Amino acid sequence: MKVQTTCSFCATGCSLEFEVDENKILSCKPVADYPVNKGLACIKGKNLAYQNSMEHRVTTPLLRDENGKMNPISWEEAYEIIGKKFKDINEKYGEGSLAFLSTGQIPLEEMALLGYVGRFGMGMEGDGNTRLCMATAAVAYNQSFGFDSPPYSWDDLMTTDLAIFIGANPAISHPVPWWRFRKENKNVELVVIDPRKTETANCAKTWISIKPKGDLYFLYALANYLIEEEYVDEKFAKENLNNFDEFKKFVKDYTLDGSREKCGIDKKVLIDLGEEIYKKDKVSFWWTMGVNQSFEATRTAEAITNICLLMKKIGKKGCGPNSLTGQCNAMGSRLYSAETCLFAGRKFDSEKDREFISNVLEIEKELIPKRATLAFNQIIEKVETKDIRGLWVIATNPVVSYPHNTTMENFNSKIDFLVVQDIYSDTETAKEADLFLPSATSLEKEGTFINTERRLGSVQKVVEPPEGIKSDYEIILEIGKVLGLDEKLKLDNWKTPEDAFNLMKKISEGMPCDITGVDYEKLKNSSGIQWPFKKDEILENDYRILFEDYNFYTENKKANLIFEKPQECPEIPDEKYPFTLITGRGAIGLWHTLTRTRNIPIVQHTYPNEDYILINKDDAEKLNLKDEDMVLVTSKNGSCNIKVKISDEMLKGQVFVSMHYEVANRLTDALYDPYSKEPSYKYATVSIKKI
Ligand SMILES: Nc1nc2c(c(=O)[nH]1)N[C@H]1C(S)=C(S)[C@@H](COP(=O)(O)OP(=O)(O)OC[C@H]3O[C@@H](n4cnc5c(=O)[nH]c(N)nc54)[C@H](O)[C@@H]3O)O[C@H]1N2
Ligand SMILES: Nc1nc2c(c(=O)[nH]1)N[C@H]1C(S)=C(S)[C@@H](COP(=O)(O)OP(=O)(O)OC[C@H]3O[C@@H](n4cnc5c(=O)[nH]c(N)nc54)[C@H](O)[C@@H]3O)O[C@H]1N2
Ligand code: SF4
Ligand SMILES: [Mo]
Repeated sequence: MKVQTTCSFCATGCSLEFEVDENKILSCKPVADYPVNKGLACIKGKNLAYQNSMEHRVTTPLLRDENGKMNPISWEEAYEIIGKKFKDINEKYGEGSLAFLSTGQIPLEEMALLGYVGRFGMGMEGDGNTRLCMATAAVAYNQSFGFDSPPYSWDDLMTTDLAIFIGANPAISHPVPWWRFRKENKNVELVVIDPRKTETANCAKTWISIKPKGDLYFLYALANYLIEEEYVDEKFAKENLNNFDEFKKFVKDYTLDGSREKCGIDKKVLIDLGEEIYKKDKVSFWWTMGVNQSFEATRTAEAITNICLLMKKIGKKGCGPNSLTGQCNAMGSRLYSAETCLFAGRKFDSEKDREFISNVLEIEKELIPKRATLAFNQIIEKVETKDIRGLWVIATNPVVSYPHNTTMENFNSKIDFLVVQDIYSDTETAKEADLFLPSATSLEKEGTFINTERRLGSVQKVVEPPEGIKSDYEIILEIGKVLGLDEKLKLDNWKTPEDAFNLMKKISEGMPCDITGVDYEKLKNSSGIQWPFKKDEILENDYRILFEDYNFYTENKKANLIFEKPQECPEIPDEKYPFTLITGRGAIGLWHTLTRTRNIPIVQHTYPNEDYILINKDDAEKLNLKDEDMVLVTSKNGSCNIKVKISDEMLKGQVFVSMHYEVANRLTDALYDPYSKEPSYKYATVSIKKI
């Protein structure tokens, strides 16, 4: 038997075909004619079956006893305990004393059900680790376009004339589109803006070694240059953009002469890039975490969008301000988790939207939350102040991935009742749980993912989960029932993931992300479908972009140019902390906190099983360091011991630690973008001492 499904690692959204016999996976083959991956898959996707390995899994829930030991219990007992504890906490401490933390790594249907049970049913706060990742892009698109709408398709990367990667390292993070781009787009000019000479930068004609967090000044100065050279079609700008005159006036202060001091680069680099943008027809910007994770991230993402809008590099093939998402269903969680917006991007504060949703779901309007959730960091802060007493963590491992993770030390002691729902019972966060719930993997359940280019892809059950392990959907539904929400939430309408999908589909009607034309069954074994796809629409093209008519989703249909004076960098290297620390992805085969890629033998054999700090040769010499020496790295937040690797990818004064091991976030700080509340993971000042 052959079963086709969507890869559950990165947001590229590759389609994979598994050959299965008697509930055993025999092989995995990337689908040849799928418009995303065209027969390719990376080391993670090809080896996805290893995530099912039983080595770190259990087949019953586990409950902590008074001595701190975890003991197996039945599902009936587990549900009963959750029901009782959650209800007790709610009664004793009131609404707001319970919260969940979820993910961009479970299907849309599970996400929707979780938001429904948690936020609608129990009045919980509930945020996703999408906050640690995509919140900036979501806020930026919302503010610029009036809706969280990445405008592009992968085909734009394959056809663009000038590709500008800013704060993105796709050679590691989005390998399949990167390989396709290298092979298919022969005439492209490639520019990479990154403080490090990354694997991606190594392939570029131009590597712009921007000073960490120098991007905002750079982008404003670039906009100013384009306006001053009269490269901007002012008629177009006035007709299609809000705030053009104000923006033009604002950017005047951002001169070429400031670029050396503010961005660490020569003004000629800026001029050359401006000239290329003007000359080339199809120009595209691609950004990821180097932009999203900063103390002024939202404005930086908007500054990229401003340039595309001014230069009319949007709504055309090969163009766009294009944010690459990270996790397989980050886009699904942005729109369908009821965390930061209501389902399908509807608004918490709109009476009309709440009325509409209550009609579709056949529930009381009063059950629908009137505001967005508290953000991830605010939830953790409330755990620390004991305002939140019960926490339900689903498909995320914040003890490792949360910034400033010294706050997560001994997490169990900070909270009355911690439920962790994960595939593996031994993640750093699962080890803190009072109650652990074992979940099925993406290959053992069904639903849909939305990839980075708005494409819905089908997730099919390739094999049955081992006996005793349940899908997140089943678990969340049962928890809803023991919490007594059956009637109130009409859970009978939510029996299966397909039911959830069909409800979301109805709620999407008339929204920019309208999916009323997508059929859950027909999506299986298809090429996937990018939203919007309305009822009765006929799919004419596998790649579709937004804004071809320059009608945006704002009230007056014009896009907003958004800008603000850059902030002073909150931490500047000084005598005590002379180095700037950057963190990020380390290798194609390593996924986040490693729980899923540690099972892949080839990954284990090819990558070191510990972290390194990358440091420039001159800095190493000054500190008398050689490869493999141990150093003590200290920041304002914490410290760690780590091995040295001398690397010509680093400029003087900058060091890099990958995010995959627990050490990186001992050093990162509790700094957030004010609009998106996304952590500033990519910047901290540190000292280094040989030990
Ligand atoms: N192999 C692998 N692939 C992944 C993942 C994984 O864990 N492993 N995770 C997935 C997820 S969830 C995500 S979000 C994506 C992330 O994908 P990327 O964003 O591509 O990955 P990062 O390495 O986090 O950051 C990208 C780059 O930002 C640069 N940077 C840091 N500071 C600055 C700055 O101030 N300005 C500029 N211009 N650049 C800066 C860093 O040097 C780094 O090279 O990857 C996805 N793909
Ligand atoms: N310093 C630093 N820190 C970072 C970053 C950085 O660049 N630098 N990047 C941030 C970013 S962009 C991201 S996205 C986060 C990622 O951070 P996390 O989301 O915490 O990392 P993962 O290791 O993917 O954790 C997912 C967990 O879900 C489990 N899981 C997988 N599939 C399922 C499922 O179907 N059901 C259930 N119940 N569990 C499942 C896995 O076993 C794993 O334990 O890290 C952030 N942290
Ligand atoms: S590129 Fe991303 S989606 Fe494709 S196989 Fe690799 S991890 Fe999976
Ligand atoms: Mo991410």
